[in-house]
Amino acid sequence: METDSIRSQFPILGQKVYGKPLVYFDNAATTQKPQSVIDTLCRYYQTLNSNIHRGAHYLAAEATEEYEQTRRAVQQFINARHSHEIVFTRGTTESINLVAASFGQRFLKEGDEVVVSAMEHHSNIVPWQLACERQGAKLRVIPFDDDGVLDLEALRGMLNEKTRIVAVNHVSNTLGTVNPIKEIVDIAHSHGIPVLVDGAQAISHFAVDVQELGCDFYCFSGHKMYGPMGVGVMYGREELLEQMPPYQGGGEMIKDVTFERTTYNELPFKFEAGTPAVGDVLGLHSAIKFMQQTGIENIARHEKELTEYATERLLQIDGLRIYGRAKEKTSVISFLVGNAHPYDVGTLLDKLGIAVRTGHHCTQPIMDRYGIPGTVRASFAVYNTREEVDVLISAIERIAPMLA
Ligand code: 7TS
Repeated sequence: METDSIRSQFPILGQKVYGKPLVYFDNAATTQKPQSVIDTLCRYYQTLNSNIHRGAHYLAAEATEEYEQTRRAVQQFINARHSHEIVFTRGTTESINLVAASFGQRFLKEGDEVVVSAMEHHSNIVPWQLACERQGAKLRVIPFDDDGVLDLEALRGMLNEKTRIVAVNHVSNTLGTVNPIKEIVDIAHSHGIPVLVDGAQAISHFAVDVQELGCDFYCFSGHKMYGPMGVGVMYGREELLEQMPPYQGGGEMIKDVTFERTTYNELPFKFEAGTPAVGDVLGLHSAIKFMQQTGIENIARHEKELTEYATERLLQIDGLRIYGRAKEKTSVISFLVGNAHPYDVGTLLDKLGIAVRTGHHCTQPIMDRYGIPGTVRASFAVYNTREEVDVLISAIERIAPMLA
């Protein structure tokens, strides 16, 4: 895999910031977009724009066809059994809110329990807290160890006849830990409990097969996998989706509306009220093609090499500590340097052209677990290089004494 030929597909990477070449290490927040995705957005608005599923005209039919082609592409990409198990949303956050609200309304009662982990993004905590509050249910939390590895014995111990669902991330956006989803699903399913997986940080890094994982829901965002912002996916198993009530009401999700009684459309349309982000959905299709053409194995291998190299070099820096040392991890490195505040490190790195994220990364419980205010986070994508890692290392070596 030629990194140069990959980088040349991403126009934004050629930029300078503050007169320095941009080193973009904030990929866990959002990845950059290849020209093919940008072209699809332009092509949509230049040649195809129309509302789908409704119009009896050429453009509407073409747009609908491409929108539904994307649904089938997503189905194949994650190996879902049916294309109607793929629901387009605005992103991971909306996907999880949809499940928490709809599954919660159908299946959660007073005294029931919902299990999440202590390493969840706030978007896989708060929707469940809201659902628990509405239904009178209780949230229980799987702890993790110092390395950032979930305690599956604790999970085994907390499942009981009141547990209705287990919701965990596939990969932690702060620690990089790849969680053993198959094992978690096996544990939960042995009690007849469904599992929702937040795949926001997994989907761009390795192949995901929802049937092999055995999970009941899988959620992710287009913008973290080289696609546009404003589109995401909620995969749900047909048997569960059929039993769940609509999340939002409006156009497209109905069969018949009268003031006495409204009936709902079939899957997946029952969960897609209103006009979706059609252009962005088509852009997601281009992002999937980008990943497939690049090769998901190639992406994984490149990121692994880069992460190992960066980890080794970072740990050589005096006083640098990495949070998240699981054996199975993706290209996310959270760290602190001496007693420097992460925000100060991030600000100085920015002035040198290096984009990292600082703070709690929407995972405050992780920060509480370690007793720290936040971390500096560097996260790599397929277009990042060793030379860029070297720039980061030199920069930290340069600024560390200033912040000591
Ligand atoms: N779940 C995980 C594990 C995430 O990392 C994120 C976003 C979300 C859910 C929410 O995704 P959204 O697309 O709906 O916003 N994570 C980050 C991050 O780490 N930095 O900025 C956003």
